[in-house]
Amino acid sequence: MVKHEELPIPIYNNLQPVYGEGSQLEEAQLRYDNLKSKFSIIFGHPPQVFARSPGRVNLIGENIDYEGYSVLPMAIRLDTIVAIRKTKAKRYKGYYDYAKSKGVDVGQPVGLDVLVDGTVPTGSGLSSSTAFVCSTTIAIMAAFDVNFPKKEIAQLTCECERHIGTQSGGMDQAISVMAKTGFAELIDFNPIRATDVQLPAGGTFVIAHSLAESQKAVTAATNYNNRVLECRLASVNRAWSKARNETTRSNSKSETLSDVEGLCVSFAGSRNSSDPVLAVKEFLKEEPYTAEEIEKITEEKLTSFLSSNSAYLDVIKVAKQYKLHQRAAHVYSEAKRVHAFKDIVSSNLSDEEMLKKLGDLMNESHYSCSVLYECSCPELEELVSICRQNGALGARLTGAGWGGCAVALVKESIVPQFILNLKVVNDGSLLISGAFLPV
Ligand code: NG1
Ligand code: MG
Repeated sequence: MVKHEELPIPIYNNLQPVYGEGSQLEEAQLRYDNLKSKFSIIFGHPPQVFARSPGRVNLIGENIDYEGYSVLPMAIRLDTIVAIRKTKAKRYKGYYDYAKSKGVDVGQPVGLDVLVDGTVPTGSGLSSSTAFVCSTTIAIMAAFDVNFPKKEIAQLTCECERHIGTQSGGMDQAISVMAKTGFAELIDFNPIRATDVQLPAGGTFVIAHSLAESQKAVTAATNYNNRVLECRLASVNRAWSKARNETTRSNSKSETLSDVEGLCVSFAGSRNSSDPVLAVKEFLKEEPYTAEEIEKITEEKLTSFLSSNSAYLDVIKVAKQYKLHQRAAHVYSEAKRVHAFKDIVSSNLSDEEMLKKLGDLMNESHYSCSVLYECSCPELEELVSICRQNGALGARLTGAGWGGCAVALVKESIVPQFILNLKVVNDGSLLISGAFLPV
């Protein structure tokens, strides 16, 4: 059987996208019809094709994709749809000139008529940026009648998104491209792979917006990229390689915490444990590291050690200290929670027991994000505790953090009341619910 990720992406080239059920289908159809007629009014001809990419909610596995660890997101109904037609006119020459000036091999300019309609709220941790990048990429591919396997599109769009400066991982693009209706997906990296995860019956994931916008690209140097760099620096810790009696410098190849996990394991292993979380306790001091202390580890000035990555250089201009212990402890423990989550849903437990355990894992994940990774914010803390007070089995921030949405696991039977209660205390907040969302 051909693997799912090897298949090409479906493109709605008959201009009749199949989408949702019942009234959702009508609503969706109306949206496509509107986009099509607006397109015709603006450009004087109908679009050639539509492409669609969904946003996502990450159920567990936060801020670990860029460290090479598996994550467990699910696509949501909110999405971006793109109508496109290739034309002879060179209407978008501006972008062509820009790309050319950046040394991109752009070939001959062609005209593209493009109209975009998106419903994923920006800065919400639901991957509006990815829905936009993936749908436009797929639309352009379709206009040129080319297609690639899903995993290649996921990889390519991930690299595209890094151009805004955030050193992100590949979770969002992978789930947007590889999601399947009715399933969450376990996403593995190197190579990118998606495994369907069927969630237990009787539970619903409710997504609620804290209404604090997470401006990830603007705050990258102090927030997102800062954490990526701290993980990077934790992975070059020489103690990991000393543990294996290595004489070579450990920072030559290890880029991520997953790269060095084997080193921690083999050392901790001699003490009869293979737990990288324990290795963190042993090798990384709890007090934050200063730049000077880190330079002793890298045996090189940070400015030169990081010289190939301008995003990291921006981080060290403003960072005063580096919390290597806490960040690595988060990453290793969160990576374990992802597998625990997957194991629980494939166990023989009753649905009820499963839901309870999944909720516990979500709570632990939030604690780790909040306390060890420090990527929460007061609005998210309040929202997560409101979710729990109103009967959620578990609740956590979702997406990079520092604002955006929380996701709560709620028993199906109390969902309507739960949403009402949240609306009362968190007036105006966006609420989306549904465990099995069509993609
Ligand atoms: P959000 O905040 O939804 O854009 C970001 C990264 C992911 C991942 C999560 C945290 C992008 C495009 N995505 O998601 O790769 O690292 O944060 O788990 O930057
Ligand atoms: Mg994003």
